[in-house]
Amino acid sequence: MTAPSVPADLRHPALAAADPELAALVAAEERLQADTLRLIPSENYVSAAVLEASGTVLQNKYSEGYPGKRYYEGQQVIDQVETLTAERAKGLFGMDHANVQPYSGSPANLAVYLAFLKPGDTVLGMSLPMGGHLTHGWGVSATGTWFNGVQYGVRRDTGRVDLDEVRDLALAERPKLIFCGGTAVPREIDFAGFASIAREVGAVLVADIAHIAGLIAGGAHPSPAPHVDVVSTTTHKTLRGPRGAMLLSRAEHARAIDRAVFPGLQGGPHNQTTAAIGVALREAATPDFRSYARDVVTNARTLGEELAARGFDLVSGGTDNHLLLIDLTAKDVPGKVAAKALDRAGIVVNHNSVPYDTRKPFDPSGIRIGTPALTSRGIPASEMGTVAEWITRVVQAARTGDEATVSEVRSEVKALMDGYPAPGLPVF
Ligand code: DSN
Repeated sequence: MTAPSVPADLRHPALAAADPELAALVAAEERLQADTLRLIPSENYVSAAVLEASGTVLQNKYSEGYPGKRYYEGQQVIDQVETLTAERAKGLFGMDHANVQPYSGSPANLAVYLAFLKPGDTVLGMSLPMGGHLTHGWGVSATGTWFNGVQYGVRRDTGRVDLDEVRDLALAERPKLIFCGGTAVPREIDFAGFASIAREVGAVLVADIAHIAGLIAGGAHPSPAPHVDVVSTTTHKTLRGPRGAMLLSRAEHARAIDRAVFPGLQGGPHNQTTAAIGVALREAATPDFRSYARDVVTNARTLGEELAARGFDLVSGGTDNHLLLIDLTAKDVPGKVAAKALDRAGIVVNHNSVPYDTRKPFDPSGIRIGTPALTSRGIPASEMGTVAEWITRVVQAARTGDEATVSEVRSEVKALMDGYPAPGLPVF
């Protein structure tokens, strides 16, 4: 639901009165999110209900521990909030146990290490420049310095994970923990294939579904539940909840996971976030959300086809999910230069390494784009040709320094955005 069209100081009256400076910044961000085409695949627009829940007095309460076993009194309501949210998570994702306390994805993953590994033990995960996440054992992360990170990638010829390579590495290195999933993976994850490898080497298998949780909940990507020991996810990407995370597991791992999150790693949970996660999970169980999940994938696939038709080199040739990874080498524009020009044109993406990138991570060859946020605005597949054309014009303009085209596209983007008001934002 879109918020009514009211002036900024009336939308947040207490904030505007107490701190006009910050109120103005919030209003400016609202405007920016309304006017731009947000294509960062890990971002979205939460509903007004999720926003409201995350701004409630639940934030005033300390509740270290778990429902019924707290270190502070006054938990009559908070216990119910946490239990309700955890039950919704279990139901939606089909897992025995849910811990809804992790502050975000990286602490959630660190808790998994704490639950199952000792320092120096081996973890097998996807390498960061191939599409994995820092916390899957990459060197600069604590997970790659305190643990022995062994990394798999994607094949040069297909851009896809090669399970034979994963199995060979697993047999050679005998990891105790295997991560599947990542942050720049445009293809379906073969949870059953990973599970068979994990079983063969006696490893705990974790599916990091942060990017695709909403697609799984909405039936647009197969579920890891029948195959894996633990599911780790953030709650704010395709799932369209507040910034937070959850760990779900089989019953036998519940105690280890809970002890790792608290007292192993964290203090008091952020109860306002727990409530907002609960709201998002309820929304994710509706038929509307299933349509959204299906449309996210249709939009991404269509956008991929439109871009490929305009000569863009898509890693793995396309997408099965919400995300496209584009190698701009053939366009002769570095990823960061393209991303900055797109930003000036009101199209928000991030520069990204592509597999086997010859450029540095802070100045890589690619950009990463995704369709969750535009789908949440209701923008249909029939507009993906327009979006692809804008990207084409701006990338070309970035190469030639043609700022007039960048400005022209910015006006066209704004006109389209005006026709599709975003959830949770005012209509300007
Ligand atoms: N930063 C997230 C993303 O953008 O994919 C991953 O943690």
